[in-house]
Amino acid sequence: MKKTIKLYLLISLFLASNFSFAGDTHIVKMLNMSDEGSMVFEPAFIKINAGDSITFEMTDAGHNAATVYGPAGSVPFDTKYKPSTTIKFDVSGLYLYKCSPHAMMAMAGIIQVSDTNNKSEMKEAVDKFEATVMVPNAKTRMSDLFNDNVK
Ligand SMILES: [Cu+2]
Repeated sequence: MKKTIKLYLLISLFLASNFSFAGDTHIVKMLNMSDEGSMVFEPAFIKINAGDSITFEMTDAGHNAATVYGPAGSVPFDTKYKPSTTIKFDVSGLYLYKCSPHAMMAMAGIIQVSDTNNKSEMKEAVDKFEATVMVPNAKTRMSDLFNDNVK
């Protein structure tokens, strides 16, 4: 009897730990318009834990989410205009991604996976990206996002 209980505890412990390893899934929408302006990801800044996933939902058609910069060892991604794409983030640090056709309108986003170990490199990537933004009223959207959220 005692052995059965031990085995049961061991199994439930295994299942419980396995559950947390699976990670959470968060949603980022691709929109033509929101309170934040036109051509935006919502939320544009998201903080998740290593092992979590993000589902990029193409709420309005004609958008993608593609890596501009990621921490060393991370794998670049591109949702390629699919209606819904889920990407898992295992490498900690800051990521910058864009919508390819609307990058010049500052359609981009920042993901923080667990920590900010690559903050200075990320700042350089944000500045470099921002130099390519052509729409005046969205010119500082990404650096504002960075300064407001990345601590
Ligand atoms: Cu877009």
